[in-house]
Order: sequence, then C-alpha cells, then structure tokens
Amino acid sequence: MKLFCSLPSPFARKVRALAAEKNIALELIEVDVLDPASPVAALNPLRKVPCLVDDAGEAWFDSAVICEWLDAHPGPRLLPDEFAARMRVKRIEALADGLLDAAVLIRLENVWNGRTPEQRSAAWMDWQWLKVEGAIDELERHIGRRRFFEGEALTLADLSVACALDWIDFRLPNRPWRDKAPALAAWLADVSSTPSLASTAPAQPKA
Ligand SMILES: N[C@@H](CCC(=O)N[C@@H](CS)C(=O)NCC(=O)O)C(=O)O
Repeated sequence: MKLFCSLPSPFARKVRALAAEKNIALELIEVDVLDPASPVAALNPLRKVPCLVDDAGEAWFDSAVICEWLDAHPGPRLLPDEFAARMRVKRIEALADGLLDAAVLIRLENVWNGRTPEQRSAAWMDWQWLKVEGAIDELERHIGRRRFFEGEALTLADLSVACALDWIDFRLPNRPWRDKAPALAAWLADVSSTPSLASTAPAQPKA
C-alpha cells in the first residue's frame, strides 16, 4: 500500500502511527501538496495528503477514512467495536483534526506564496487560533487525570491528539498552549514515548 504524504503532515503522521500500531507496512511517497503538478491531484480532488492507494489501486482519503480502513485489517484495534465507545473516539479525532485544520490555515496564511506579506491577515490567524484554543480547552477538560482519552488502552483518539499538539509545537512555536492546559501537556509528555508516535515524530527544525 502506498501512502502519499508529506513527512511533517500531522494528518499523515496519524495514519503512519496507526499503521505502526497494527504492524502494517506502508510505502511512503512524499509529495509537495502546494505544487500544482503534485501527483496527489489525480488521486484526491481535494489535493490534500494523506491519500492511501491500496493494493488494488483504489485511492482513499481523508485521514479519518484511511485510519478506519486500515483499522479493519488484522492487528490491535485502535477504534473500539462497541458503538458508543467508537463514536467517542471519533469525536475526539474530529476535535483534534478540526484543531489542526485551523492551525494549518494559520501556517498557510504565513507561508503560502500566493499571498504577499501585506495580504497576510493577523486578524484571520487570531480567529483561527481561537478555535485551536477552544479545542485545547475541551481536550484539557476531557483528559483530566486519565491516561487515555477513551477506555483503558491507546486508541485513535490518543494518536490524533498527540499528532495535533506536536504539530502546533513544530510549526507554530510562537503560539504557546501549555500554561492553560497543564494536564494535557503532562499527558503529551507521557504518550510521546509510545513507539508508534516516537518513530513518526516530526524532525525538529535545526537551531
Ligand atoms: N481533512 C484532511 C486534512 C488534510 C490536510 O489538510 N492536509 C494538508 C497537509 S497537512 C494538505 O494537504 N494541504 C494542502 C492544501 O490545503 O492545499 C485529512 O484529515 O486528511
């Protein structure tokens, strides 16, 4: 199976971490999604990564769909079978993905070369950051003293939140969040040693 991705993409990292948990080998094909000639355009009309191409050549997106698709393969389950628990995991995943959607918009506002410096809007970025902060508040309330977001074992909820928060640290280091979310910060420090997360962590920028 081929995963079209970029290595820093937090959505792709979520898929890679889930595949690692299940011991599924993925062939990574790195692409530049902002290049109009990216091969992803022919696979995903939304021109976004991750995009998985299965062994029959069928393309799957977005990251939530890919994760569910991979989780149906043999190996430990990252999405519980029981309906209510499964939906609670997916709700946390949606919160983490939504947080990232807003955070990615902040980054693109800063780096997309279709905008001039004068066109970049600080007000727009602050509006997006409000969403990030709202999601972080909710995640902080939810995690409390728990070890996992749902149940007694690692699920897709944990992978999603860890990938989202790490990406904020990686790409938006001037937007601190830990002071307002100490439980979440402690949880992240703990969960980050999980091998599937440690082996997929974004490379830190060189000093
Ligand atoms: N909802 C999508 C979001 C994917 C996404 O935003 N990917 C980014 C990279 S991190 C992307 O490909 N952006 C290109 C663009 O927006 O044009 C998912 O969960 O896979």
